[in-house]
Amino acid sequence: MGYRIAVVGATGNVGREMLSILDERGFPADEVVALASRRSQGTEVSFGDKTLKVKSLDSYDFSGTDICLMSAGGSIAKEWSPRIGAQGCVVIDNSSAWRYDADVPLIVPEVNADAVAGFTRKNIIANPNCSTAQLVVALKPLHDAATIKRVVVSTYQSVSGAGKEGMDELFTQSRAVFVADEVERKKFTKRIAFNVIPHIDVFMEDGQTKEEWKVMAETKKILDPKIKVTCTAVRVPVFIGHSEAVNIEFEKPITADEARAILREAPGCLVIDKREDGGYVTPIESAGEDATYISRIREDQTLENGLNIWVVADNLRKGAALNAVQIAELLVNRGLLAKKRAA
Ligand code: 11C
Repeated sequence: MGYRIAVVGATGNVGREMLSILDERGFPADEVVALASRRSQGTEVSFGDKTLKVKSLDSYDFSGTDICLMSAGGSIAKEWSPRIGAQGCVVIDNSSAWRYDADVPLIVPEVNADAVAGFTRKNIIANPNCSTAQLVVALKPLHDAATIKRVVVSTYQSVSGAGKEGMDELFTQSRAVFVADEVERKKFTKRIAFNVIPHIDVFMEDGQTKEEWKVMAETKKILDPKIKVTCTAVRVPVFIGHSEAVNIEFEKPITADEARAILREAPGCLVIDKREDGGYVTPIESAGEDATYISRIREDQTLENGLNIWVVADNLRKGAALNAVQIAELLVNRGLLAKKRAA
């Protein structure tokens, strides 16, 4: 028997991607329901070759639903996830609202799948920030091999991380520059077309941004609290695909060749690393793909045991919708939903 799935935030960038990935991967669903705010009720969204009419979250009864994939922002997730969980439906939430709660597992299936069993405490599982997801997929096999002490990451994040409005702003501003029109700014704090902005999410008291803090806090929770992480998060004029320049210090020696061989075998990773023109991945090639791409693997001559790598992934897929669907698959494959139904 298949499962009943609800997608909340079905009209957004990530919600639409969740629906298409459920279909692409043939998730064993008997029913998929698209939900959003009352404002979007009646909007049509695609699910494979079907069209779903969006229903209102406000009036939906979750008691017969097995999994709710939620991509509706922090405040809605904060309010609704416990309510939905209390109706017996497991919420996989893409916002930051529950990620740091000790009773909520924060899962990247390639990295900490076993932690998923902790979902029963609140019936909520958190999906990480897009920048964290691709980072930990690349770090995990290297940590297993040589124990990571410290990571310095600089991100190059696409505008789709800021939603459809972010994508619209890059498009509109780029066009305005070409036709010599006035460049208007709504979503980003400075012009994003032909520019880069070292500011994502709000500033914190110590001067780092919340995005930078999230990468640190989430990497520790998912991978290992002992790893030191420092991040500079930058928005770049790219539509889809986050890139990261990552410097890693290890406890034990590891060569670039060893790292390359390990990453080639690692789940979720795809190494494209030729030391020649174009022998690396850029965000354009990652768009629409599931892999976390790793390029530019090289030793850092300034550290005793250090490597530099370049990590690229589709932020709407591995960074959000794909990871959420993989968590749902984990629940199914480990028999955790069946067990719940039987209880
Ligand atoms: C961005 N990483 O690119 C953000 C989007 O905590 O889930 C995702 C924010 C989050 O703007």
